[in-house]
Amino acid sequence: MSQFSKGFLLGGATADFQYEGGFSEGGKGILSHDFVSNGSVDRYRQITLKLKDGSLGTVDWKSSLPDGAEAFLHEGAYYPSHQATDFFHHWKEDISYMKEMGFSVYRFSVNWSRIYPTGLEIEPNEFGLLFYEEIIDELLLNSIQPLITICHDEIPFELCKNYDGWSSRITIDSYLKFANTLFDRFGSKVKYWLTFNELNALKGYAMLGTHKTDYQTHYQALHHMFVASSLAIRDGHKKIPGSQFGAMFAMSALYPETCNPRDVFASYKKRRESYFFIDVMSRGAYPNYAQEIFSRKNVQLNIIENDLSLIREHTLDFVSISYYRSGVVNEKSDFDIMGGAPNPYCEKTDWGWAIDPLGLRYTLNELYDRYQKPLFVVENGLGVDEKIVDGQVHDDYRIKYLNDHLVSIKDAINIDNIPCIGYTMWGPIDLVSLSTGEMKKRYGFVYVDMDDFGNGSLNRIKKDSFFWFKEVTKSNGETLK
Ligand code: BGP
Repeated sequence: MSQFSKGFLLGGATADFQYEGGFSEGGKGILSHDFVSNGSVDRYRQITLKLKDGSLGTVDWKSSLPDGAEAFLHEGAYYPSHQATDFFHHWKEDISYMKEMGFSVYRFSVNWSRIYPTGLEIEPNEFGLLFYEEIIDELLLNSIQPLITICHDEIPFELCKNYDGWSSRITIDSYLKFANTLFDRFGSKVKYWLTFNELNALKGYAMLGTHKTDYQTHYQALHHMFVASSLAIRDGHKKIPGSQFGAMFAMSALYPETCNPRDVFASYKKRRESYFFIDVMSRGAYPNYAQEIFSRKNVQLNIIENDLSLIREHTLDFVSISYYRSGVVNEKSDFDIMGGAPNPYCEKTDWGWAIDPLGLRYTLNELYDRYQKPLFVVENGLGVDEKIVDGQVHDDYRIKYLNDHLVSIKDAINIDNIPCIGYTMWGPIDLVSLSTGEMKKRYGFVYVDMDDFGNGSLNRIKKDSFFWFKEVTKSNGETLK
């Protein structure tokens, strides 16, 4: 029976607007995500708006906003980020569960508008800094390493409203000020940092702060994020000796549907749509095939002096990924990042995600072959609509899912000789789903009593997987089957 190597980090991961709540507390400003209502597997989440003529409206959350429209909070609408599962008031209790499960790492994101309410202030909001400082201290007291995502798919509303978010270079300055505030305050306590979350899956107003989603706006915004990430890595390395910087990418394994060379090439090209981002940030340059993507999508980037040298000089120390599923590609496939044709060899979750643990080992091998940098799996998990029976949740399906994915990582490390720093399971305490805004898509080791509309006591209940994971951490992976 094998273990993970000594020092392998095992724990969990969350994002502020899905978990934290405390919407109007402690001087927090409004985030792009605070305007996103709930949806479901077949109903897109909506951004609530005030239209040009002053009337109210909504738009699918990944679409362009109508001309002249601006995000606006509607009375009576339900916004999952406002309460989320209330880590804001439960953080001490929740960290005690992490401790009890034997976490050695906890990945969380800092709510940008809690530190800079509009993104434009000169001085940070001290209350916000204190909130995270207490969390970090509590983690360290319990021997849990903090892993901070500086920006998880979000942006302060004022930057969207006044500057069209990441399409403006002003947002680079605002982000850099935010990042440096975190380095100055927490640098002596935090070694691992992620500059951004899932750059290859970001889209539209809620995530990029842009009013339009056309390719030109989209890729220009991403270019600014590449520059911002490089600047943050430059400053972080300077200020924090020994710091390690990554950025996270959404990776699902991708397979051609058949051995028809057309399907194989289509699958390879689809893969490169994700590699594109890692190539820029890890190799430090736009790849040769960027030209083909840009001319097909009619994109002309505005790149100014120093942008490319910054990208070249300040690359990622490690590559981190989320991995939930695999996808199948054929010649006709047309999907963003996740998805694809059905795979007859894999079971699916109730949300249609193919369950494929071996795909994770495949992906880790693929990434290391390409980048030769340490890897870190910072999200993985199973979303299930589950009920409490006699005060308990018997989530043997989650135990199996997590066991099989962890075994795949262990095999990648021990058999394939892939360096992997650690694993943070997604949503250790139940939180709100990003894609649908639902509560019932639960990932946790700990159940939170709350429904899809925010009703419930918010009480926490340990699921069976809680006790299982405790054994996994205690044995450093030896109990995995
Ligand atoms: C990733 C995000 C997370 C998270 C996860 C699960 O894309 O980084 O924020 O939510 O996916 O997805 P979902 O919540 O839609 O089930």
